[in-house]
Amino acid sequence: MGVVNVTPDSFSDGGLYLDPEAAIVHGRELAAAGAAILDVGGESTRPGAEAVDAEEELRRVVPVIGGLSDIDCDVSVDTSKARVAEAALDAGASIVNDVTALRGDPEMAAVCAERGAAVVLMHMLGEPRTMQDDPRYEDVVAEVGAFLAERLEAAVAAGIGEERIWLDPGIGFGKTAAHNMELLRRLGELRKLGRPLVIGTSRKSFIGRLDGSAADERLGGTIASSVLAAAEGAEVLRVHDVAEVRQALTVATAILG
Ligand code: HH2
Repeated sequence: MGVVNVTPDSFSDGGLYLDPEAAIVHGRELAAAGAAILDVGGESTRPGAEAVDAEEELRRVVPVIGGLSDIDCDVSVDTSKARVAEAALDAGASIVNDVTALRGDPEMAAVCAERGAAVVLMHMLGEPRTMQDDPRYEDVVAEVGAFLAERLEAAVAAGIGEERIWLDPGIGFGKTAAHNMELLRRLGELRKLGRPLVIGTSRKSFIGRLDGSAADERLGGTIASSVLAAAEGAEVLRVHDVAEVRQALTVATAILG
């Protein structure tokens, strides 16, 4: 899953693709590099980010999704607003990637159910503005797993077909570096939830915590964590650097079979 951030303030590529034409060109490059899904987002969820209103988010993502509708790639919309999801599905998206796991907007579950969209349900402790203020868990893997099981059940109860639901432990969303690494190390335990796992480690700050690297210097850490996540059973890797991660996966798969 290649990331297309149509935002001025995303933590690693904010402002690069705010212009719709630049975002469309970037999306096409990621598709050519081997992305199976393009994840188009108009609101940064980085720690401390301010919320964006629906009008502005629509203005950012709808033209980009429309401009990518002819390519041979599924398109997901990274949003927690039902209005944005609905317009994105109209414009050609088929997946809703909701970092609030359908808790952010009371209409979201119904929109996804009625439209037959696939849905990514992600774990987040708290909300982006405050989520990194001293997050605590007794057992991070057990608590994230219980949350995802509960959200999966709620989504199915709302009419979303279980076969269309993917689950994501939300690396970096209300977690310390130690929590993130424990989740990645024990990712296999979340496979018992029975749904495909999505993992987003790309350029995230836990990599920088280990070696002091800035967001644009974290490709090696992104590749290491993505390949290990795939080996633990992650089926979707949400990354900015599609060509490099794709190559790493090709080699890892060739070695391991
Ligand atoms: N991470 C980010 C955004 N959306 N969605 C899922 N399902 N999983 C993730 O790990 C995830 C996500 C944060 O990364 P990015 O989009 O690059 O940054 P920003 O939120 O600052 O735009």
